[in-house]
Amino acid sequence: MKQIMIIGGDGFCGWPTALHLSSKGHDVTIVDNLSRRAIDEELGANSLTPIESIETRIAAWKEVSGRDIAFLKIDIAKDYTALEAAMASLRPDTIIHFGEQRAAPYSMKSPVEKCYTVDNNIGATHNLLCAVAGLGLDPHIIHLGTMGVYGYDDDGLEIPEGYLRVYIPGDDKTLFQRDILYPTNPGSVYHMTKSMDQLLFQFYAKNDRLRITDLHQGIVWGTQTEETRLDDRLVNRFDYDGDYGTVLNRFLMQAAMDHPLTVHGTGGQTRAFIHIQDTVRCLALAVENEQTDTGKVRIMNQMTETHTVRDLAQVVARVTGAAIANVANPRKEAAENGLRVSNQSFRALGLNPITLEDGLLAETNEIARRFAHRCNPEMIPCVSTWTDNQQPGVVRPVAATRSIAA
Ligand code: NAD
Ligand code: USQ
Repeated sequence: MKQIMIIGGDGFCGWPTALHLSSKGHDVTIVDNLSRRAIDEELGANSLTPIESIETRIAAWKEVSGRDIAFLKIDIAKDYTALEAAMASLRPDTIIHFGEQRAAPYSMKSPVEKCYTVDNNIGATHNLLCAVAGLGLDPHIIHLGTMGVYGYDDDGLEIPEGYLRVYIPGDDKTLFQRDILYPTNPGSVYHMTKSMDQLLFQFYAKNDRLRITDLHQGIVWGTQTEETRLDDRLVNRFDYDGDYGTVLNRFLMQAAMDHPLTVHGTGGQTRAFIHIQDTVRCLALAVENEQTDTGKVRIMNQMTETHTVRDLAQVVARVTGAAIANVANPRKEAAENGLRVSNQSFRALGLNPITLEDGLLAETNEIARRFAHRCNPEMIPCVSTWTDNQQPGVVRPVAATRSIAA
């Protein structure tokens, strides 16, 4: 059994991961500065599900499972000394790093949020690596990265797992083979911080021989996992607001609210998706199958299916009867793109994913409809724009709304 430090363990992906690893018998310590809860207050937003305080969550888990989870409130971007002290005393076998500002729209809101996202995310990742190296520890570090680092250029190639094999002609025309980080092409300040994280990992893996796995995750949907379902006090968060809500969860909530599904532009954007239960399974697989090769970061694509936003809206509309609205796209992104992604590593480790077809109805009934009364409709529009001259993603009066033919 391992001593596992989960940074960002109060968040949407971190909390169910903490419960799952605890249920498997690992000793889990959550490190979190609770900034996600503070941002909810700043925005006037809330989780659709009524999440408990971290103290109540942990006490409820003890009642349900008999197992302890420890909690340390540390801002790992700002309080290096506290982070280093926690690591020195815990000497974790595994560190899972979820602790970053993760919303692209929030990161584009204004210069304040841009600077915060860069300072927080780069500071957090660098402090973590610097502390591990400085203390001479040898934990397996697992970081949650994003599919968005690859960009959505639609060049027709299958996106490999992190590295691109290239052949470079030498002076005498001999071809030299290199595996380089896949050229990064971030679409927001948030995604840019994940691209910068990659360089930090590359350096510390080479220089200090740190063992690092970077999981390039797609958009996570769903809410509950086997463990969060065990007691209402363990419920996971469900973000639906215009900054933090991700597209499929937003559509499910909008359907439950009889609000048209807000498709940005034509909805031709193809993205990669994964259910939260599979996120948790992938984390357990990554913990159990350690990165042993030092010198080079292991990168695994953590996604299970791809869909266009348009197709997602149509599936949700079919299941729920919701209307679809094409709204202005507040982002700068390709209007239409294809996407093919390799996820061989997790498949080889035995991941058998939950598909959209399996999980959608349960999610609609268990969460979106059950908690629709908690939704604040004012938080639905996507008001953060990528540049000042763009329009927010707001549904205009009925005349401007049209359905996409199925
Ligand atoms: P979240 O915002 O719900 O959770 C992040 C947690 O980290 C929060 O509890 C927050 O308080 C904490 N945190 C942030 N900065 C911190 C700091 N400086 N010190 C200590 N704690 C800090 O986000 P999430 O959806 O759970 O995402 C977790 C990770 O997974 C992120 O790194 C994100 O980029 C990545 N990811 C998420 C998704 C998704 O769809 N949710 C998809 C791909 C990748
Ligand atoms: N979109 C809509 N309507 C909406 C909301 C979003 O059409 O109401 C569109 C967006 O324009 C975008 C797509 O849906 O084309 C995905 O948006 P999203 O908000 O679901 O996802 P994104 O901003 O990419 O970010 C999320 C997580 C982030 C993670 C990323 C994985 O918030 O932490 O890194 O998914 S990925 O997209 O693979 O990079």
